[in-house]
Amino acid sequence: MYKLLTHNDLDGVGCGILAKLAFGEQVKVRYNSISSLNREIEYFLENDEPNTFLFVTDLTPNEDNEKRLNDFYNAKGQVQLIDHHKSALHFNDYEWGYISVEDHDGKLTSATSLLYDYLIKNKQLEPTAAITEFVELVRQYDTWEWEKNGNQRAHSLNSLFYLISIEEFEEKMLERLQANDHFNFDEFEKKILHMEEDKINRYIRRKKREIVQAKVGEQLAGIVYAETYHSELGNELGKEYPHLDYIAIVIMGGKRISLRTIYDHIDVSEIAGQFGGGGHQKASGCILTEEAYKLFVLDTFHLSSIPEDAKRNQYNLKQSSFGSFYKNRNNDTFILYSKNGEDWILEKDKVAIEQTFTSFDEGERYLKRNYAAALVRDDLFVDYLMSEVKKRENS
Ligand SMILES: [Mn+2]
Repeated sequence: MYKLLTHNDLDGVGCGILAKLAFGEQVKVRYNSISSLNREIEYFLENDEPNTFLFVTDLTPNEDNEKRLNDFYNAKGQVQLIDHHKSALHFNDYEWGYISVEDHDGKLTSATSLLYDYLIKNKQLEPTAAITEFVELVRQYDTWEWEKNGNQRAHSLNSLFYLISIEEFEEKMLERLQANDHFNFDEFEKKILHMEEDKINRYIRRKKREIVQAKVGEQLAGIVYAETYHSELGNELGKEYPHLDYIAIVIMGGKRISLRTIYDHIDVSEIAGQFGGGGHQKASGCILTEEAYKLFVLDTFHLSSIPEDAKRNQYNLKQSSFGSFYKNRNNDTFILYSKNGEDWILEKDKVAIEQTFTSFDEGERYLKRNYAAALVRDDLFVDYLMSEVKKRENS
């Protein structure tokens, strides 16, 4: 017999589907949240029948269970941990641990792609084109490579996963992968997936208007409350507000925080680690501990949301050497302009600040990080110019 304990997201369930393709009735699969994994491991070690081979995929056991699993292995128990999270790399010290963040070609891995390779290598699963295509969609979604590649099908697969129950998804995929030469969505799925994309886009637009910014430790975080669509939100908000180091998505109902960054030089698994969580460099999570609650919720609750840059302007434009006009929620006004085409000057309420900038982007980043200001709409810009002219006429 086999038992698989795996994550309850698309990548984790991808592992469950592969295990069922490989072992059929011989495997029991349990899908877990990060926090329920350790209970399940303890339950297995205390209750499950001997001669059961345990797989753990896409999740990291805690320190106590790391020891327990190693004792179990040394007592001739059979266990294999397969994961792609950087925070689990130390499990490679064990014979039963296989952690790989990148494959030999430098491509990012997912738990599903690692388990697929493992099952093929051990001759437990015969590879087919349909399964290979499915595994690649899961990998591209989980590593966010789909976005770079414009692979909408990978995103759709994840959307479908959240539209139906895990059981239904598992059943549909098992049937599809066994019966077809290639992996495809059916017509009905295509239709609801299209509706779902629209819904996600509307949700993201709303969250763009709700996000606040605050210094947390050394970094500037964007903080937003959201129960769903965390990956999409983290990415879209990160790109909309590139002056933020990372996005913290607070899930009040679940008492958790999801952290995302679009940058290579920020490691959100480290930030999550400060609150007992973990994950990847660009995507991680932690429990909303008392300390995290204070920093991310209590200390920021009074803040106004970040104003959005005007997007349909014809006159007040970015990069204009004549000057771009900004305002924040305190009604402080800012003009960012270039004196000689080289140095960029920032004026706050008509007084130039001491620091100068070598590019528009550098100046705007400073302005947004320190003053949370946004490019104002043309009509407000024109009002401002008119009032300036009047003041001059009157003086
Ligand atoms: Mn994963």
